[in-house]
Amino acid sequence: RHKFWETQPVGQFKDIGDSSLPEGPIELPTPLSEVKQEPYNLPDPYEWITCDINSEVMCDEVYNLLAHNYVEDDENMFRFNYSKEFLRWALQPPGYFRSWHIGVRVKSSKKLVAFITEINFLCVHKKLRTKRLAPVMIKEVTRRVHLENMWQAAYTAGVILPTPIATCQYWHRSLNPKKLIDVGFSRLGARMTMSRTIKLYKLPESTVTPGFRKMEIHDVPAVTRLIRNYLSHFVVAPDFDENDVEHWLLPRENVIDSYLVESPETHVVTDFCSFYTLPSSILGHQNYSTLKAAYSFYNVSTVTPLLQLMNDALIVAKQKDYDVFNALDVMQNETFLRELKFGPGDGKLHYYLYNYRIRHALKPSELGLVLL
Ligand code: NHW
Ligand code: EN5
Repeated sequence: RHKFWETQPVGQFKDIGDSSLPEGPIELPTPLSEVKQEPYNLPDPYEWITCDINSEVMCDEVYNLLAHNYVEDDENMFRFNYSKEFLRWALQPPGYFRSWHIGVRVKSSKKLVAFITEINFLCVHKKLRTKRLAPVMIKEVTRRVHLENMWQAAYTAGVILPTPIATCQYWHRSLNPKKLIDVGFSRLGARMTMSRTIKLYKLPESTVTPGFRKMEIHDVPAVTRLIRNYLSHFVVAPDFDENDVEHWLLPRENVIDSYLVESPETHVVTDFCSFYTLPSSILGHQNYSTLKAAYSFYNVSTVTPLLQLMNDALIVAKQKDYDVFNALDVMQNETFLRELKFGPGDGKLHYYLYNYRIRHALKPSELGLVLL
């Protein structure tokens, strides 16, 4: 069934429920001298390249490959359209390796036809699908990660592979319901008119929480303390230090937005919320070509109720002209989704670990990890 994944150190479907298998790493690290030193072989027409995402030309090539060939919804109406600025941000966090930005070119024409990074942006050009290129790319990136002495990874996918550690639901909060209905992203509910729908999703003009403001560079230590403490409560979560927080959470226009609540009395930072910007191309529509979507990232509430904090996030997203605010049912998101008028989407997101077995699948609320 899974000719490739059956050969990999991941939890296998046949092992589900087998309590004799130990939790933890599936394979032990090998000495780096025993890691394969040469790249895996590609079919003859193709060659490996390491991408320099800071080069304008390379970044354009990666952007265009993804913009035309990356993830679509199950009815092929929308396709993720990560911006170049977003890709540069996503691919160069603290401690990244350029060797993990792997492209595949046609030798003769030099055309970029496939791409993978450590754990994301796996993409094969539509005309080269189902030729078993993806397994070679996954093995090659794994080899290059091993060469840096790393032996585990977490990744997500919309498809079922061996074997999810958790399965999450996408939820959507309409901000611009008229456009969402026009482009087929959502439907007019039964016994609903357009004007009632617009009224249903109306939001206040401005945020309501006193001390709610954009995160700034001097907030990094306080936000790091807040986030580290919060994420320590989840079974799977990143271990952010101040450098990570500065990279992943400091606002960057049209890439990442972060807000916090600084108590007007004590000046203590008590709450935090963030979302990233990932537009989708609308495929073959007369009037619209892009859907502007915000994706809930990391949110922490200690004083302001999470519901109120996220309502303020919706208000700023609406002010900034996003069409929809998306969220997964991870962390404590279940506590605000229905109340804030999010509805379940038709997409699911499965979480996976490479070379680490866990005994039982996790609930989405046990996940403290959001990938891009
Ligand atoms: S999920 C988004 C993935 N990208 C897309 O969906 C874009 C559109 N689709 C395509 O470009 C986020 C192609 O359909 C792709 C497959 C390239 C997906 N993850 O070449 P073949 C990520 O980027 C398996 C993993 O013939 P194709 C996560 C499939 O099950 N495996 O197919 C990336 C089959 O194996 P099996 C996937 O359609 C995580 C084999 O590929 C997959 O031409 C990577 C078929 O290959 C997916 N999303 O190309 C793993 N989709 O065993 C990282 C299909 O079933 C692991 N497959 O026969 C960790 C690495 C680091 C380790 C460090 C220690
Ligand atoms: C790796 N880091 O299917 C990520 N999106 O629900 C890669 N549906 O937008 C993995 N089909 O339900 C990505 N509207 C996997 C997801 C791939 C993209 C995807 C889904 C998630 C999505 C929309 C549009 C569906 C169009 C037809 C959807 C309904 C919204 C509605 C708003 C009002 C309240 C009820 C819900």
